Amino acid sequence: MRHFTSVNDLQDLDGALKLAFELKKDPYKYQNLGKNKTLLLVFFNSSLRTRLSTQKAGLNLGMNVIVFDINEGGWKLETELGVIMDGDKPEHIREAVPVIGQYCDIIGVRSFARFENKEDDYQEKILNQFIDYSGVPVVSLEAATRHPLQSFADHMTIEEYKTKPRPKVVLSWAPHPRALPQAVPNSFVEWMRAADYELVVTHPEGYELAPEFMGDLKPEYDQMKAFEGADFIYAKNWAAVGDYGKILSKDRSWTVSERQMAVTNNAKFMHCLPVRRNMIVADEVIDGPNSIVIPEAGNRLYSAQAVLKMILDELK
Ligand code: AN0
Ligand code: CP
Repeated sequence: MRHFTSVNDLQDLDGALKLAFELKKDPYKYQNLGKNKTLLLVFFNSSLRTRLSTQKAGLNLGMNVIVFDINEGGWKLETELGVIMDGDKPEHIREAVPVIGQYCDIIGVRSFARFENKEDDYQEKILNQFIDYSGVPVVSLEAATRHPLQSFADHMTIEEYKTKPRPKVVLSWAPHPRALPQAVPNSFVEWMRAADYELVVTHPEGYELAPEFMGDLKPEYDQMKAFEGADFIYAKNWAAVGDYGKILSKDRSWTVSERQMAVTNNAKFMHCLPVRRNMIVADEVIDGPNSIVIPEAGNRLYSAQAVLKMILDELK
């Protein structure tokens, strides 16, 4: 594997999952693999889990790791080609990326959807410039349309907690005060379909995810019906795709509470975090015995380590 931007970059999903569990059992097994190799993590947006788990993943593989919060200390970057740069942005991404690429062996980049222009976001204009111009492998740390390291950790978590071979997994929209990207739900849907679980997606009308992620899967608009018999509830807010980036509902009847959890098959509760309590999920659920959000976040370390290991294997 050269770049990691979606589940489609893995040649062998089961093999990748096995590797992640192998690393969870023995995190220092490949501690010499990354010797004298540098991982440079570029953040255009905030992060707790991705920053720390990916940094630790590199360290566990013996890599040197540099974390660069590009908005704090870097030059403000122009990302459009052909503009006259007479504004507030002193540097162009076209130079910044190949320069960064000379200082490392693998780049990780976090660049959220900007919600300025749907085409720019859905064509992954920023991530693709890193792939095209850096000269080194690129790992998505959440780009405009996907968050694959999160989905990989989610897959690990479901494998660990499932009590039947093909559990029913429900992705539920939940309310949030600000417009959030579709990267987490897109990526989750794409990954769960590849993992071949029984997947149900539920949200209010108007929140339909893009067809390239849903495929022939149809949403269930009745949240209670979606939750019936579920083994896993995965809550997440996202802004509208059609009416791009808009908040169409803040209906707190969609907040995941005991009322909905009661009709599930004693479902586990998942969320990528950070989560707004009593908007996305009621305290009683996230603090309850079926909440697995903390071990889910713990698995971020091993999904990142598995991905870096696979890339390092091909660098040698
Ligand atoms: C981000 C999102 O929804 O994409 C990151 C989640 C991992 N969440 C927030 O901005 C709150
Ligand atoms: N889940 C996740 O990616 O968290 P951070 O935004 O804190 O990295």
